[in-house]
Amino acid sequence: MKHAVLLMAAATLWGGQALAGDFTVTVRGADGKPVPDAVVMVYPNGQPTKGPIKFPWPYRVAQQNIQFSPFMLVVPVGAEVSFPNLDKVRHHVYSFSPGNKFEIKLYGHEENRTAKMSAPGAVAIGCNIHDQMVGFIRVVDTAYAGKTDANGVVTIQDVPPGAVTAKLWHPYMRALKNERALTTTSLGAGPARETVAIDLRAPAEHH
Ligand SMILES: [Cu+2]
Repeated sequence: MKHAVLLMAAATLWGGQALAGDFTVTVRGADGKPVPDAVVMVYPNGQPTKGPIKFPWPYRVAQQNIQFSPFMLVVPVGAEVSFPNLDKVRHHVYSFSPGNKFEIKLYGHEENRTAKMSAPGAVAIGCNIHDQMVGFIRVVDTAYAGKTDANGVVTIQDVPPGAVTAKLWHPYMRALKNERALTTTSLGAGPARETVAIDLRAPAEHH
């Protein structure tokens, strides 16, 4: 055990390269620029995860500066997402997305509400008071999921070796259901990488 920890420490020291089972996806737009907030979902043997899924980040979308923060949140199916209002103004947060409809009526500064995400899929969230507020939650049924950072990069860690199906979703991707399959179909002895170029449309006009 101690040995494994030392090896991991050494790997981190010497270049920080990814370990076996780590799958790193880099997403760029047609213009070559990094695309943040793209969600990668990996399914070992093509199967959803059985049993509870737990991610290390908070299941939380704050309202701050009349915006949703973060813009994109990945949660497991069944998650209770909290929506704390950190603004001085009131918000009225809702989604009409099938399977995950909810409405949190006007609530004020320092108040918190939660909504349960019951179905895998994309959840567009808005505010009845502030049309410019737009955010997304991706509800997933795999433990192997994450979103790209500001550099357009996400590493899905410790994927079991073997066959996988992997897909990429971004709310503004020009594709059926705004998603596409990745070309990686198996993960083996070493870390795996894939770079994808996607075509994004401009965000939807808000009324
Ligand atoms: Cu609002």
